[in-house]
Amino acid sequence: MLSLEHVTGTRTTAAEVSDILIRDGAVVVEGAIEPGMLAALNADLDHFTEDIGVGLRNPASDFFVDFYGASTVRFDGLPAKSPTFLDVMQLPLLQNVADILLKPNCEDYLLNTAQLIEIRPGETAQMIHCDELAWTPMPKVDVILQVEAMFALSDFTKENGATQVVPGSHLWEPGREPEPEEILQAEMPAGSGLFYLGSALHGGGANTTKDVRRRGMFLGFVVGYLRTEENMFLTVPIEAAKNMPVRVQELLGYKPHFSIGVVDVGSPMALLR
Ligand SMILES: O=C(O)CCC(=O)C(=O)O
Ligand SMILES: [Fe+2]
Repeated sequence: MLSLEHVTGTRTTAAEVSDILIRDGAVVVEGAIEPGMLAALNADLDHFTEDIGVGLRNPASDFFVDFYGASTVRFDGLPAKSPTFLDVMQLPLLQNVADILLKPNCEDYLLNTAQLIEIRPGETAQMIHCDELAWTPMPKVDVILQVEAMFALSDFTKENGATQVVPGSHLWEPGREPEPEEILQAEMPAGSGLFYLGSALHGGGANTTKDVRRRGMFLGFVVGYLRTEENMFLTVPIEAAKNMPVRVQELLGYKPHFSIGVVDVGSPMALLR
């Protein structure tokens, strides 16, 4: 059985993280977010978490009511909700890992998910899954489509719902289910990031505590020719996008991918100027 490797954000390199992801499908980067940035993220997101509350507002199907959790606060569109999130999107380690793993398979990648996931006491374990299933029924392909990170905005412990992860499962044949002993949990201090591939099996953990909330921030990139899970053009109003860094505008989808995503068969970047 594989273990879940931990590296240190200030000492590791994008090459090392990418190598571990290719080998194991997942790795914890401790200290991925420095303490000032962590405090700023929590300050940006606290009131949304309180105001929005648990459960789904407009489930796309009944499946998601259970999958996303009745005792979990989940909302997306973080680029418009947290100025600090824009810095996390552009963290050199994250961008460089995505460049190494995704750029061989696409012209550029897109921001696919930007979610706050706060697992509250009493929440049960999420179904083990791989995030590539979002594009069902796309056939399984042998290239990396997604690079993702679950950042711990609070400490992640076994008891409070640390993400379950199955190292090595990105190489499994489709449909293979993990044995209980193959499922590890990404216990990690606040500020860490569980980096993983969209083909790696994982899921939120159960929160068996009485009063400890597990706050995670989920950020993922996908090759630029797939439709993104989150509709960034609606969650981030164009007036807000106009004031964002160019790299963020590109990752939100304003840069065409060859002929995809155009307006008047031209670049939507022009609409932001
Ligand atoms: O909350 C977590 O730790 C994982 C969530 C997840 O995997 C998902 O919603 O796709
Ligand atoms: Fe997931």
